[in-house]
Amino acid sequence: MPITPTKKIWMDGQLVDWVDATTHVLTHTLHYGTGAFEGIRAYRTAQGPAVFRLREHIARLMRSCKILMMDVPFTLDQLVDACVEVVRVNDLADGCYLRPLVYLGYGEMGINPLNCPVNVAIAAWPWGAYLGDHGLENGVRMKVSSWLRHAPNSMPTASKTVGGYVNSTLAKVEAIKAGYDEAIMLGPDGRISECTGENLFVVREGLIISPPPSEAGALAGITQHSVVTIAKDLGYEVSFEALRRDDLYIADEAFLTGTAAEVVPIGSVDDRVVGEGVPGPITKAVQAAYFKAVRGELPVYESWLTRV
Ligand code: PPE
Repeated sequence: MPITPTKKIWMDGQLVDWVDATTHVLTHTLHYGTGAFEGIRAYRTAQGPAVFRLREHIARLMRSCKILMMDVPFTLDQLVDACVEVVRVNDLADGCYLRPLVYLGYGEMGINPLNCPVNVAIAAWPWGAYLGDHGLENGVRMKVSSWLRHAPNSMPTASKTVGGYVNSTLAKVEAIKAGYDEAIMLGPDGRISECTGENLFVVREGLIISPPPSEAGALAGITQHSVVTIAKDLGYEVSFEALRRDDLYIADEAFLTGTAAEVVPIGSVDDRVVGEGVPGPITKAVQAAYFKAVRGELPVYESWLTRV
């Protein structure tokens, strides 16, 4: 997905011109992958732009860093304010994607990260439909990856760790080269974990099911949480249960959720058409309510919005 440059990037408390937001090639994270990031979206609302579930994202960033033993030199409130400032100074009233990154900077080489400075950057730019407008409307083609998600004692999956995404890019490239839109990843136990950058749901006989994130070695998605809340409020029954790949093949409906991807119907898995091959009624209802919630059209979810 191409990036549209904006004006300023927040780096360690300063607003820096987009083109000057660079770092030394010997920055530790570039070599060893110890770093953590977030993906956050802001949307246009009738009362101006609003960031969706900002505090929850920054809180997760802090937890990711805690797991990696990186001491973030800013408080949660400071980073929340910085995100709002980045949306404001870049005039992103139509909405944007925000990318906070905590990384180990220039200091020492070698595996030991403890003596490197902990740096923080926050960029924002307009970003369209992550899996394409066609996929958002009609459903995406998924492939179960030959790459397994991390085992819990190999990589902490509750942390959005920079280096952990090598696993995702391997699966993504495999899926794209094979002609699919996105990959579904199994955990080391063979159960469904998540997608390369999204959580996954199936619908069976009216029941909405998603793998329990911690057990499945998946990131506990904030969109997943929002969708569970919305689906329950719409009167649907939701449960967290372990799923296997054949559960996907026989699902009535399936969809994936993520900040970048939003709520996307799954059209097929390993060339087996899901349901009728078009987005099902529950997927469409949840997707429609999600887009209303992020745009401030459902007052009941107002507390999820941080006004810019
Ligand atoms: N699992 C993974 C592995 C993941 O990366 C994401 C977000 C999710 C689940 C969904 O989490 P949430 O955004 O809180 O609902 N992936 C981010 C990065 C995507 C990228 O290409 O970079 C995102 O959606 O921002």
